[in-house]
Amino acid sequence: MATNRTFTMLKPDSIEKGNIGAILEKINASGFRIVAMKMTQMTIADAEAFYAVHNERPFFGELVEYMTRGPIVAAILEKDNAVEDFRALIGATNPADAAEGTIRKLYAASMGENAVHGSDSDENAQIESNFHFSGREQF
Ligand code: FUP
Repeated sequence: MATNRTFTMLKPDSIEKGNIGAILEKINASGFRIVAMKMTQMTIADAEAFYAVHNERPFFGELVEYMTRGPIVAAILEKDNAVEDFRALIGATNPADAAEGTIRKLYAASMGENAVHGSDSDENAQIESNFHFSGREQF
């Protein structure tokens, strides 16, 4: 059964370009409630662990470098059908393939620097939320 939460990161390019406000506005306007949020910077070990599923892929090194080069904004979002609806809101991994009006179409430069993350399953939403919000911050 689908849960009502997903996890997102506004990636370093979004922060560098001053797009935090615009992206959060779009997230709120699309009916998501922000349950938890923080600005933080991932270490290399953090990014390697978060993206461990991709560690054999040719782009892994660049992905880790990109995700650690500056701060991110991590957030837990709530809405009915959150995972699927948020994936629709952000658009395809490659912004060139993303639908008009999606966050990646509007704000992402390339497949490698694609502005935002959105969990791809309820299970990963929980794992990724716990990765960034743990202990006293548990939500
Ligand atoms: P997504 O679920 O849309 O965030 O995409 P993936 O989990 O498949 O990929 C995670 C990140 O790896 C992407 F956001 C960007 C990067 N990536 C590449 O740079 N090249 C690829 O071919 C696939 C992914």
